[in-house]
Amino acid sequence: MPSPFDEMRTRGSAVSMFLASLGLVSFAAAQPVLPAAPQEPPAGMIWVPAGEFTMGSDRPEARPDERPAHRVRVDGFWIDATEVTNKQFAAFVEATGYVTTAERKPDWEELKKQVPPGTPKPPDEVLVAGSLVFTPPARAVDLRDFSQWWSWTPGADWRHPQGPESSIDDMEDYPVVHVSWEDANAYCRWAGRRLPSEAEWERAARLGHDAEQYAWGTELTPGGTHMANIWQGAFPYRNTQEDGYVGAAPVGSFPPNEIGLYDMAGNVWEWTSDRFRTDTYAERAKRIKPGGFADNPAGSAETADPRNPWAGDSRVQRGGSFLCHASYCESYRPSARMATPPDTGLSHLGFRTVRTPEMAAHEDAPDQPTEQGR
Ligand SMILES: [Ca+2]
Ligand SMILES: [Ca+2]
Repeated sequence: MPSPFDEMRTRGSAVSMFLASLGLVSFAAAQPVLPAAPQEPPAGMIWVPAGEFTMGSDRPEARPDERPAHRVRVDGFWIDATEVTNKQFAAFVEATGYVTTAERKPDWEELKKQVPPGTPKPPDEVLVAGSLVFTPPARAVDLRDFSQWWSWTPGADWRHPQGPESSIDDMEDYPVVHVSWEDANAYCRWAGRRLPSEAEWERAARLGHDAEQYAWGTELTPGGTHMANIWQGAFPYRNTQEDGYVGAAPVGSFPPNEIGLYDMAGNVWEWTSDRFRTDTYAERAKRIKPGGFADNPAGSAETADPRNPWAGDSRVQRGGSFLCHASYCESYRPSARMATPPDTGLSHLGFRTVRTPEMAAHEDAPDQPTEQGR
């Protein structure tokens, strides 16, 4: 089985052999070591070394937007070991008084730009603060019609994930949900972080298992171990919860990946910074020279999202969620992509953050203007 260190072993072999010939190192004693992070890691974050990997997939189960597989290189960065939790998001709201998108009354002037021209304005009692909540139907339904299991729920927001009667009491360590892309970015600005690009996210998820089907290898449940909080049974009406959870789980409830990141498959979807287009990879691959790679790709300049054809913007999520099942999307695969307009929250959608040495250096420099000072 390949490991995250294979790349380093290969690259380091010539130097190692030279040093061994001088008696300075012993192969028997040598331990594979990832390149060191440039500074002490920020609390709760893991260093992802710069490097190349295979992004996307040409495997049979890959959907058109995951194709073709292509080589990508990203710079090093730190990434949260877990999804951002309710406790962490509460600290941000406490400090800033921030009000999330789901807690604000929708603006029809904005909404109507995202629906077919001529769509009548909904009645005022419908145009209230709320969010989309997964509501399982009683029986099998047409899997092409996601309105069968998503309900616009007035009063649903990050503090009330199932609607106004629900709460997050005793859920401090659960991933925050019902956060829009705009909310996630507001949190990042406050925390001195940013969202990962799609490429950064996939590099972090796959490290050590390049081009394999799952972030941990080739079997969904190796040795019978559930590696991710996903859906067992029949989607979307019967969840046998063999992995122990019908909905979200506290972060870190399942085994980490090779570099110590939790829930990079399943639990809740995670926002990235990239705009979505179905043909992002097809267009990118055309520009990669033979033997070359795309360097720190940042997504498409414009959105083209067939799931939300009227939306002027749509941002990528990664990793799948507790709703993912092989019969529907298998989106717990590290190459799987989903997209949602940036003003939308969902009960299975959260995020994690990244930080780079450049961001840290900028903050540490005493003579740099502050955000407010510019
Ligand atoms: Ca589950
Ligand atoms: Ca996740």
